[in-house]
Amino acid sequence: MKQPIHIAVTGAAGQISYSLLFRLAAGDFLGKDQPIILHLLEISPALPALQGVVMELQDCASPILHGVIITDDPKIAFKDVDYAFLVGARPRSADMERKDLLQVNAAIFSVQGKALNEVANRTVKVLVVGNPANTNALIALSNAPDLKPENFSCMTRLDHNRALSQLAEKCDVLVTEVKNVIIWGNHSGTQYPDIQHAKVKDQGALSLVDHNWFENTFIPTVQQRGATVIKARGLSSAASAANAAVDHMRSWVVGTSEGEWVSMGIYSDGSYGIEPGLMYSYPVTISNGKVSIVQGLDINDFSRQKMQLTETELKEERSAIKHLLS
Ligand code: NAX
Repeated sequence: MKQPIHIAVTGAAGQISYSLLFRLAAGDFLGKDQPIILHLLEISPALPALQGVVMELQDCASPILHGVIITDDPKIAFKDVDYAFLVGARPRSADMERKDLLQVNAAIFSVQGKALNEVANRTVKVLVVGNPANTNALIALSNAPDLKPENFSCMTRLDHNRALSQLAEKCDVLVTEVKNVIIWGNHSGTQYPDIQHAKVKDQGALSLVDHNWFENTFIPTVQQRGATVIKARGLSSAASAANAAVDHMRSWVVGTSEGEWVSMGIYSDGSYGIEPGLMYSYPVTISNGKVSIVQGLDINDFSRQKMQLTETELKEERSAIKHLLS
């Protein structure tokens, strides 16, 4: 019998977790023969609701779920964890400006970064989902000096999956026949969903769709997809976000296939002229848990301008919370 692996999930009583936890307990992340112990973090007022979610987890009688810890203390939640899904965040209320949202979440992620630094396994893989995801991840890693920036990532995989699916639909092919779309930059409306290097059945995507569709339909559809889902459902994306979180972490663990890449928000090393030290989404390949930015892609003026626009937003977010970066 394999030893159980410890996985932390924050915001565990929220709607993304209501899908994510059951996917983890079903073995969709680490496999159906890998026991897991879930460490669930919530704010104190949400602990009663979390008890209800835990009852439902128990009622699944999952053979791989060997334990559940619930707590409102990050140091208990992150103790010896191998993986951390940081989903919990404060949503924006009606009276809140974007900069207030940045501040309240920055405070949450600095506390969580410090706790990870103190008690998590040194090889912990951290995925930040809670928004503003890129900047929250930057705050968490800045508050975890004993961990490496490579321990941290943020999620643009939902945007990546949305891009794959939109392009597949347009070309009337299966989603498995589309590869190498890219999400550059921030998980926000300024992100740049790029198909200039994408392949559809091994043909260049831009030889199959016209530039006008790419620029005026595809890009805004992917950028605005979250808002469109909220409009239709009355709630933000949850099951698809949980699915993307599983995809992201699974790629990190099992790696990417030969000739294929995925999008991941990671600590910029300056590749493609992006300022080092921002959490920026890049195309990456992964092997043995090591994430490498895909190098050498030709970037034309159209792309360059869009990559810089989203970089500028990330710089602005960073300067709004710079007092919390150590
Ligand atoms: P919910 O509001 O349903 O759940 C969030 C949960 O986090 C709540 O139960 C809340 O009590 C908890 N929480 C708040 N502060 C906490 C803290 N300090 N420690 C632990 N838990 C805390 O939101 P949900 O729909 O689950 O979305 C969660 C986050 O994901 C939001 O920030 C959302 O904007 C973000 N998203 C990010 C996406 C991405 O692609 N990166 C896509 C989906 C989603 O919009």
